Amino acid sequence: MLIERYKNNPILEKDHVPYPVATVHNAGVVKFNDKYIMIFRSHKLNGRSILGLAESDDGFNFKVDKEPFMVPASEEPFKEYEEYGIEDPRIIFMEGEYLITYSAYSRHGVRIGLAKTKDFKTVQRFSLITEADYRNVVIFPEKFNGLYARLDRPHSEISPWSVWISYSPDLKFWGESKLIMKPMQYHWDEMKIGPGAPPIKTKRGWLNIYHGVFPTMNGCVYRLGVALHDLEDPSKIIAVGDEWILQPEKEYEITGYVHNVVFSCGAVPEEDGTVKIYWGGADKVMCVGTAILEELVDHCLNNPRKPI
Ligand code: M1P
Repeated sequence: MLIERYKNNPILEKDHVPYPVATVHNAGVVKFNDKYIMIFRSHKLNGRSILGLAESDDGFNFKVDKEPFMVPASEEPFKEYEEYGIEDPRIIFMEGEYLITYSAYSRHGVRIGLAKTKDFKTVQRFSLITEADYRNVVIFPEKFNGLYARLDRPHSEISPWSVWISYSPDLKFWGESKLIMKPMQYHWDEMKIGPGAPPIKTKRGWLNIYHGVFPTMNGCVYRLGVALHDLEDPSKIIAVGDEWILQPEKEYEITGYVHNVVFSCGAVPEEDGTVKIYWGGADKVMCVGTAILEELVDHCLNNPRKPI
């Protein structure tokens, strides 16, 4: 087993939140000073989402702030595009600040917002960095040839939803987009895929923990897999692990707001070579598990499938 589930999963649920919410899931997590900071998504009781913040000393036991961390914007230009809610935050640390990408929902579709914070007390929206329809944008925590790079997942009516890469000189204007990884037919990720946690640097490449979806007669199943990207050129995928690394197996992953979902927006590499992987269970609760980073890299390299 590549990921060992924490024995006290789920680690965060709606009853731990001191304001009314229906769910706690799909959280970005980073280390900040000596703490773990989790920014999680919650459905409010009207079905629209906001982002809350929780803090932990050990990465397992989290305490939620009294107030939400981010709610839909009240100022333009963000207000118009966040009317239906904000979802699925991913966090990276880069150049002295934390960058948070999130899905912004409105009558115009779903696009991606980028916000910045230095202290997790105040947060400034920076820009809406995609048009509609995009979800699942993760920024690499390093530049490549002077450019920021991100993995993104545009929607398409023609092609199964796939992972692309885009570059930017300033985090605002993005381009040089290229398709780099597609779902594989009659495979666990055949319906659509999307970047999950922000990429993690290892000696052998950038580890990308992604989600893949398989449609069944009983609805979709969301699982997690891993891909390895070249250290110098992240548009080159060295290998994609053929088999999933995590699937819904526990009751809290099988039954919830959306059944049969494990969905990751964050993972924290530790100094001892392990990585804490965080995932939403059935779009309702937050879970964590531990893996050995090099074993995830081996998983990509030992039994790979083609990225496209
Ligand atoms: O309900 C499962 C997931 O569905 C969407 O994921 P994707 O972008 O892959 O389609 C998102 O709404 C995600 O939040 C949710 O967990």
